[in-house]
Order: sequence, then structure tokens, then C-alpha cells
Amino acid sequence: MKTDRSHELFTRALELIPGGVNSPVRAFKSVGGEPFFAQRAEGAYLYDVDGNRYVDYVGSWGPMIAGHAHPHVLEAVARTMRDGLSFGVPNPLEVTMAETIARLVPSCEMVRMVNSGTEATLSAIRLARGATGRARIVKFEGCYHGHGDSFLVKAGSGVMTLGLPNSPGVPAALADLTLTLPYNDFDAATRLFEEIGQEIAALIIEPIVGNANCILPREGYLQHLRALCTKHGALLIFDEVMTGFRVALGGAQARYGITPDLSTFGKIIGGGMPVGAYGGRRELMQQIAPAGPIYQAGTLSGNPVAMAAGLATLDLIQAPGFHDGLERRTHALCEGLEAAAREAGVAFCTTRAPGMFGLYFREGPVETFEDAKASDTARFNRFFHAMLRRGVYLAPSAFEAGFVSSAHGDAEIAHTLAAAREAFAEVA
Ligand code: HOZ
Repeated sequence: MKTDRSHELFTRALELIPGGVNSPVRAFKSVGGEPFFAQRAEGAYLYDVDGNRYVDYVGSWGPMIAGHAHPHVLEAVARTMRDGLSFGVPNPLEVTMAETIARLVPSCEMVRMVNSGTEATLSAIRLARGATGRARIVKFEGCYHGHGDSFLVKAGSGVMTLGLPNSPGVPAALADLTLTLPYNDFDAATRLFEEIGQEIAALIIEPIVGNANCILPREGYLQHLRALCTKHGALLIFDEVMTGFRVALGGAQARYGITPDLSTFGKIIGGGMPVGAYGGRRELMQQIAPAGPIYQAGTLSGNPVAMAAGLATLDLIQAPGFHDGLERRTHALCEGLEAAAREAGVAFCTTRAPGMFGLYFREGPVETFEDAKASDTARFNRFFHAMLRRGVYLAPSAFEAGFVSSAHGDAEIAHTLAAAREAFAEVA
């Protein structure tokens, strides 16, 4: 497999960009080796600068739910950009975007667009603190809500992959306001709320954890958290940056029938452009400036080209049967991988929701962060490279979810499973 051009680019990048990458999760730090540089992408495939082709299960970490370079999205971007790239005054597409989100996710009576998932979660907790007059927030071990100071406490994703669960540079005074709970532990949540529930501004959660591999909520768990927040006057924030518009058209809140007070989004609503959003109950959202006193702003927020890409993607996923199709493909992939592992005698299990999945080198079930950490990561790393050599790109970390798009058809899944049979045999 040729890697000369990627290697040359990475060498140059290392001189000028910390770690050679503009986001740590891309660096292949835990799996070893060097990242490849993308030349282009189409459908389910990524093509690197050395001419290698990969079935892509990262999908730009979530946005590419309809596959890369979908013509409908590209046309919307091309059409919109001809009228100008940024105005600094309101544009009609922002209104359509707010209407679309509010229609698809009814808990979002009002919405504010931002430029990334990180901005969305930062803004949501500021709003929660401002609205409740309380300072403490609760998050879950292994959940990642972007790189805001308050969230880099026992966080997942790159923070966990790199073994930096509590980042230097976060003032202790701020980190101390973030309390953590074990995901899927009913009693721990009850105890914490009974102790200090009246001090908690908000509990923020990835309803399906996608940043510590992929962990699904136990039956009734999200309902339990909803009830605790309601009882103690804390806001429930669903971070649906990953799950939003993916695990169901209305996100995890629709799938599990929960109404959070606030929700955060990113990824899919930008269709590959830098976009985030937060939304929730009208009475809360009305406290955001200039309607209210809680300040949050952004020069490029609601950018017309980004809105066009996001809206075109949201069009595509509203096609009848879209999410059923995603669920079927994800299921076929995971069942096939489990069968291949069994054949090779490798301890392995998967977790899955429509369009997202987790791979664990251990016997199941995996229901907690501790379970996820007990996966054989060294074996995952070898498997990752064995798959990469066979033209399949999985997330380069044992602590990231994988993503399936509508462009992953039978041929791509068959290729993946053929590669997996060889790769499992190699790591057995
Ligand atoms: N949530 C993404 C990974 N789990 C973020 C991607 C990034 O940090 O670049």
C-alpha cells in the first residue's frame, strides 16, 4: 500500500501544526502509524493522496449521513455560494433551518445557530447556569461534549484516547463545578441529586454515548434522569451532536421518548460544513441575548453556505424509510462482524443504534464505561490496521463510535466483511 505522499505531508505538518493535525482524534496516536491525507471523498468512500480507496466508517465524525459529496448537497452549496459567502446580517436560510429543526425536534421551540458542537454545548450550559442561578453541572464519565473548559473532566473521545482525562489549562475553580457520574448507574445519579440537587444547574448527557466507543442507555435510564432533573429543578441537556437526526429523524429524544429542556446539535445539520445549534423551551431560549441578558454571539453563525449544506442534508434524511435503511445496514454490518469474529475465535461484540455502532474486543454485553474500557485495545489497534490495509477505514481509536451512511450499500458491507474475516484471523 503506497503511503509516500501522506507521509511527506505529515512530515511537513508536524513542523507547523501541533501533532501534525488540526484535531487530535485524527492523529492515529493510539492505533500507531501515521494518518493518511484525504484527496477527495464520494459516497461511502474516502480516497487518499496516494490513490488508496477506503470504505469510510468515520464519515467526517458524523456529518456525512447521506454519504460524501452527495450531489443534492453540493448543488445547494454551489447555488448558495454564488450569492456571497457571508453577510453579517440575517439571511433567509437561517429561518428555514430554525423552522426545520423545530419541526423535526419538537422540544426545540426556539433555536440558536452556532459554528460547532463545542460552541453549542458551551452556550447551553451558560444558558442553564444563567436561567437557574446555579453553578454546578453534571456530566458522565466517558461522555465528550467538545473541548470547553467545563467539559474536560473525565471526558471521552480524544481526551480519553490520549489518556488526558483532565486537561491542564482548565482552572480548578471551574473544573470543580463539574461533577461526574457513571453512565447507566441509576443509584449513583439518585444519590448525587439527593445530596446536592438544588445546586445543579444542568445535567448534560450523550443519550447514546458515542465518544467512549458506543454505549446504549439501559431501559428506563434516561427517564430516570429526566425525573431527577424535574424533581430538583435542574435542566436536562441532551447532547445530540452525534445522535441528532441519526438514530431517528427526531434524534435520541424521539427514539427514547424523552423531552429534554435543552438540546445541542452539530455534524448532520451542517452537512459537512462547520455548524452547531442549541435549542429548547421558548421560555429558556428567550433568555439569550438580544431577547434576554445571557450573552452568546458569532460572526459566522447561520452562515448561508453552511445552512444550505445542512438543509440539503436534512432534506435527504426525511425521505421515507431513510432511518429504517440505516438501521438495517448497521445491523447487517454488526451481525456480519460478530459472525466473522466467532469464526476466527476472537472475543468480540458490537453495540448499535441506527447509523452508529461500537466495536469491542471482549465478550458482551457492554453497558457501562468500565465495560467499554475493558475492551482489548491492543487487539483493536491491530485490527484497525489490518482493516485499513484492506481498504476499510474505522475510527482510529477504540473509544470512538463508527458511523454508517445511506451510501453504505450491500457492496460496501460485503467488502468490509470480507476484509474483517481476514483481519480477525490475523489478530486471533
Ligand atoms: N466528537 C468527535 C469525535 N468523537 C469530535 C471529532 C474531533 O474532535 O475532531
